[in-house]
Amino acid sequence: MNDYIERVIQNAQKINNNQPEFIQALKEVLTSLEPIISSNDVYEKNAILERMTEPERIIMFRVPWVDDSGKIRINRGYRVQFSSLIGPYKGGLRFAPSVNLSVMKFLGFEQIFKNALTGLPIGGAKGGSDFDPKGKSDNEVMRFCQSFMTELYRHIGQDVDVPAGDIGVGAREIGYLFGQYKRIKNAYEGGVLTGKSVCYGGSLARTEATGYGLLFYMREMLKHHDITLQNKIVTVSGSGNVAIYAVEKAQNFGAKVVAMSDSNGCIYDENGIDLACIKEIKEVRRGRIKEYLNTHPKAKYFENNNDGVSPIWRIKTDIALPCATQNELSLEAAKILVDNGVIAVGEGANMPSTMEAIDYFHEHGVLFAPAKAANAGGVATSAIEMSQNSMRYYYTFEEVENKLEQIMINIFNECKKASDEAGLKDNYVAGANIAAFKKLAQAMLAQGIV
Ligand code: NDP
Ligand code: 2IT
Repeated sequence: MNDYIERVIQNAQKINNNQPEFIQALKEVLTSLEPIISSNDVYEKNAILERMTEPERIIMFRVPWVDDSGKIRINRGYRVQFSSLIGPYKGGLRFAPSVNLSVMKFLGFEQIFKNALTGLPIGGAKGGSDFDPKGKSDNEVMRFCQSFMTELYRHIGQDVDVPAGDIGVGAREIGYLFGQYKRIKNAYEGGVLTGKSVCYGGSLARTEATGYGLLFYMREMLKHHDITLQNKIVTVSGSGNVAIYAVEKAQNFGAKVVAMSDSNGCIYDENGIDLACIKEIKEVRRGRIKEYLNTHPKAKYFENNNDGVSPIWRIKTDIALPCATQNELSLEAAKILVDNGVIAVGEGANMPSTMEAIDYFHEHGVLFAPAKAANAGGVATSAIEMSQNSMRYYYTFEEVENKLEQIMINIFNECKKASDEAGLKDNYVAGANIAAFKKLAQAMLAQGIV
């Protein structure tokens, strides 16, 4: 490995001990930059990697709230403002019990590169809390969101930092957060949050954007290998925002989606998933995926047994789309997918595949669409929401979707170009990292030592 890269990784490990997800994300990016770092000493001379891997600012705060029984609850809130190089800090908020500083930092770090790939003026950030919205009443979620925003509001703004949704944060939570922000600030700053409902400033097609974007990217990648989605078997992990709209677009493209999952287990329907039923269970009732069997008795359910392989990856498929969470696709799962003849893998979630799994896919000729490129449609459409808020004007669904489609085509082409130029055929992981890094490094050099 290049000396400079090795030194930066070693130092990062030393100063960020007990942050395994952050170190994993950092290693994946830095090791793939070898061709460009080795060919030019300008990056080392200007400490570009050291600067890029240290967040500009981290905010951590107490979030006190009262549950329905009158009990006082305390959670921890985070906002990692990683980089404002090319625009206001931008990235989602995650509410999940597994949230910690390492997870927030890996997500914020990934976001810098993803946002650069969109070609739009947005920096990188992530935030959230270890609060678990599951099983909470609407009023509890509202009180939590209001308390969270009562601290967060002083750190954000439509030209400063623009949060959005992620795991456990959807239109309901964004609405409560926006209401509290507006109340404290006594001003309607529409662009301070994205993923808003359309009735008060949201963008059409933002709900669909990440899942649809993933399928646009997948279509482009397959097209370069003369493959289409028509009649392909697809499995999609998760059944949240990203997964549902990935399934919708895959079905529109003529693929047959046979499996989806949640954190308890996965369903398999050989006739093809009935998406209207999934939407009813997940978007309306906030239920468990197992309930699918109540109306589809011929479908099968496999419970997670925590043996290192999610049951969904044991199902034979042409295309696997991990759309749930980080490290959900292990090396062992990759081996099973390859044995079963998988052609392509597209990451809808952030860092869903371990580094060993990615290497295995590359070694076995599986086309691999990396998260920071393939799931960038969500944040890109957030930026389109911000521009509509600034213009005080709205685009139609079709206009937003067309822009999203073009952005995803551009991102794929950039990944391909950078991977070709580095002499790494069809390595879109390296392609995405190198293409984003070049833009960011140029901006960093231009702005001096700040
Ligand atoms: P949602 O909260 O809407 O859905 C998350 C889904 O993943 C649920 O089905 C959930 O199941 C499942 N899940 C969560 N944690 C685990 C786990 N530990 N093991 C197995 N399944 C799990 O979130 P999103 O769809 O918004 O986000 C999914 C992924 O996509 C995340 O990695 C997120 O960072 C990424 N992403 C999201 C974007 C967006 O615009 N929303 C944009 C780009 C990336 P259960 O209900 O049982 O918890
Ligand atoms: O991971 C992501 O890109 C998101 N959760 C979306 C962020 C955003 O600001 O829309």
